[in-house]
Amino acid sequence: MPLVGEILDFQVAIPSWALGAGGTRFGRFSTGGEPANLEQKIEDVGLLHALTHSAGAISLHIPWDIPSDPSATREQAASLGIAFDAVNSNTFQDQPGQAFSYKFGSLCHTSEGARRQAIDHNLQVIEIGQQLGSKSITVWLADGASFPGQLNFRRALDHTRNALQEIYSALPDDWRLFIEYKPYEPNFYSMVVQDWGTSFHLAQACGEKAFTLVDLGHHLPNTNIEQIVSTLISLGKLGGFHFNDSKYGDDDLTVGSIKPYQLFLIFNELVYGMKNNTAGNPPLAWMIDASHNLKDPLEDLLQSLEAIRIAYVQALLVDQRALANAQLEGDVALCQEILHAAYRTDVRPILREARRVKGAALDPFLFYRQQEVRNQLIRERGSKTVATGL
Ligand code: AFD
Ligand code: MN
Ligand code: MN
Repeated sequence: MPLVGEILDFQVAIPSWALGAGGTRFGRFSTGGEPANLEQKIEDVGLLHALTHSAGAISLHIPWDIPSDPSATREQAASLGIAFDAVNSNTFQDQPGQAFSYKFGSLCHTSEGARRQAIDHNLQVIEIGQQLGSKSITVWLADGASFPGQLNFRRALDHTRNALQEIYSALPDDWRLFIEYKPYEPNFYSMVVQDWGTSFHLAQACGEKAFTLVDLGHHLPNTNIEQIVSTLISLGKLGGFHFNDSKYGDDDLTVGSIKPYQLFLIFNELVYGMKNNTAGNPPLAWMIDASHNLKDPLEDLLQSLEAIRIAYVQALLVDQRALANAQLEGDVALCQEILHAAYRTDVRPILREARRVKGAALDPFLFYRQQEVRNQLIRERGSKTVATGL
């Protein structure tokens, strides 16, 4: 099968914070056996990768995941075939002993001291990433305002741009800076980096190693995300993706659980964009950014990994030539038929074949259940588990 090769190369990074049960502000329900430290988080990603051969990287969040012995951490990951994807900075929470509070923002703060502290934190994150072999940093800013008048938009954006430029100037040559955006939450009136246009502007202002990162949950309902993807690739500024799904907001639900057709349409633009890459957009960074309260986190991630690969393979099946012709002819109905023909193909046998070739589990979810992996983890790590990060 010709598609198998393309699928094998397609790896998705797992965020360290999705390995434990997430929660809401109302409560958190532990699954038991969740990882309590970085070593155990890497073990879990190693397990996902062994089962699927599609999760060959982990994305760390600093300070939650500071390695005590970076070379040992590197060795452990390498032994499991796991690479270090983007490192993430955290200026949305105050840390013990910190001189300035982020209550009123970080890179946008009116206080120079707070901005300095947030910049220095990002520089430290880059250093830690370098020790592990990461090649990118993702900056997501919670900065904004919850009430009109609270913040001067222009000053906040100027501060943020200057700070990002300073972080960018410390970026090693072979690194990339990813800038996330989000329309609301935790601030509910305005976010400094509210949308892709603002992120794009900031990436432009930084330079050629800076890119916009699209998190699927960071859009207002019904936003045409596939069109954003198309625009960013055509501008050569799409850095990567945080996959999840949502019905209302940043719900961080399992990928493909709510809007699988939208996911397919996004992949259709990604595949088209990367095959017609006139602006020289570099290869994209793929990551899951989901976490919630109900499922076994590893089962949830297995489902997300499968959904991503299904959408990817379906997008590879789109008859691009026929679609281009139908578009030229103005044959709207045929355009839809062509997309649906790909979307309605059951590509799971292709995914099984790809896993068979690599000696992974034919059906990772079933295998995980049959082996009672969660029970083993609970026996090893205990049923009273520690929250990872958020
Ligand atoms: C946020 C963003 C961002 C951030 C993460 C923290 O999506 O990726 O790093 O959650 O947990 O909503
Ligand atoms: Mn994200
Ligand atoms: Mn989010």
